[in-house]
Amino acid sequence: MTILVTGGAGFIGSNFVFHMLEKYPDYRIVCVDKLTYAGNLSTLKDVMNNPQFRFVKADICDRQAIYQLFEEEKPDIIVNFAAESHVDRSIENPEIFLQTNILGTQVLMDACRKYGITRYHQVSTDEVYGDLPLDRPDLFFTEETPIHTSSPYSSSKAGADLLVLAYHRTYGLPVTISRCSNNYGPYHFPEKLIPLMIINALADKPLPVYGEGLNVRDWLYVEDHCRAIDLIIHKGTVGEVYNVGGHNEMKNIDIVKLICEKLGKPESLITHVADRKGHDMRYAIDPTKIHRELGWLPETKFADGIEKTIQWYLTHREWWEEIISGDYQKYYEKMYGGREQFMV
Ligand code: NAD
Ligand code: TDX
Repeated sequence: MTILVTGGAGFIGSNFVFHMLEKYPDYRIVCVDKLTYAGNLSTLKDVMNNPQFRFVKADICDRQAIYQLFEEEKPDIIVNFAAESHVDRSIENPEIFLQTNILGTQVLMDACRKYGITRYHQVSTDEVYGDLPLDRPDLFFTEETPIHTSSPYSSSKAGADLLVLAYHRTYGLPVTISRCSNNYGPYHFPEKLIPLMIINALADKPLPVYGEGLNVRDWLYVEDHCRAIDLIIHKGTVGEVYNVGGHNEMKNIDIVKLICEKLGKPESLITHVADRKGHDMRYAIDPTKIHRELGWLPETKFADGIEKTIQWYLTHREWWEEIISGDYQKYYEKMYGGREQFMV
């Protein structure tokens, strides 16, 4: 069995590579990644010498490179994590999101049609459903919730999902889609809420909470997401969408306060800054289908997962210090410099 994992040098993709190599020692795992700002080869250093693993630097939009890889490896299953993944960046520059997230998906699926595969799995997101109001805690996203996106990022992911389902219906491509809630855990890129707050707090820097911080996200430990995808590619029904989430809704402000408490830092570091444009209020997944059909349940409680995650950032300083010493400084200055002045 050969599995082609795209975006495997990023946060969730790398955790999935580790999960698969450990659980299925006889599988061949081929990782293709463009190594954008979000992809780090240092993340994969522990598996680089594993004879069952191969890393290939390539862009999923590069049809020739992808076709050549399919010819060489003849993968059975494709799991597509490769994407531009940060909502704030999509608001600044949508184009690369449309290229990678939609056109890259198309190239991968064309390769699947040309060379033949047993499964194409698209790693999607709960953001394709838009958001839920804060005053309706009884509402959750199910697989039947209409697509209703807010940001260029979520629109690009939704566009890809529709294309994946179209390739199934039109060409009979054996596809599955997972739509997961917010992940957290090791190797989460520092631009995202949880690692950003841990890293800033450790440096006693301001903790930039967008608006009042009342927005709710439904947090899932990354390993639980990887187990869900593992189940879907092995036992999921072709043509189906599976929502993945652990019923762990938290307000942003409460997450940031918890990180302060865990690190022994004062809440006075919290700085309310100008809100994200089009900021989604609440995400909340109903994971009934994946539980009922595939027996999936989350295993890591948030209290344990956040503890493990903070410990990981404390013991892997070299990983994130290298990242934040480079272009990330320019990004941070562009996104957050002067943002407090615009707070309303
Ligand atoms: P990430 O930004 O950490 O990693 C993305 C990876 O894709 C990077 O290694 C990057 O180099 C690679 N990549 C980007 N463009 C590429 C291209 N054109 N060709 C090849 N490789 C390319 O993202 P993540 O948080 O690990 O998310 C992975 C996937 O999961 C994405 O599809 C995202 O939409 C989805 N997702 C993420 C979350 C979350 O909370 N992080 C939740 C639900 C779904
Ligand atoms: O500095 C910050 N301050 C802040 O208040 C950052 C970076 C974020 N936030 C808020 C915005 C969101 O309400 O925290 C929340 C989480 O933000 P992100 O970490 O950027 O995640 P989100 O926008 O929810 O999207 C994530 O989950 C769904 C992933 O980045 C997506 O790839 C995934 O599809």
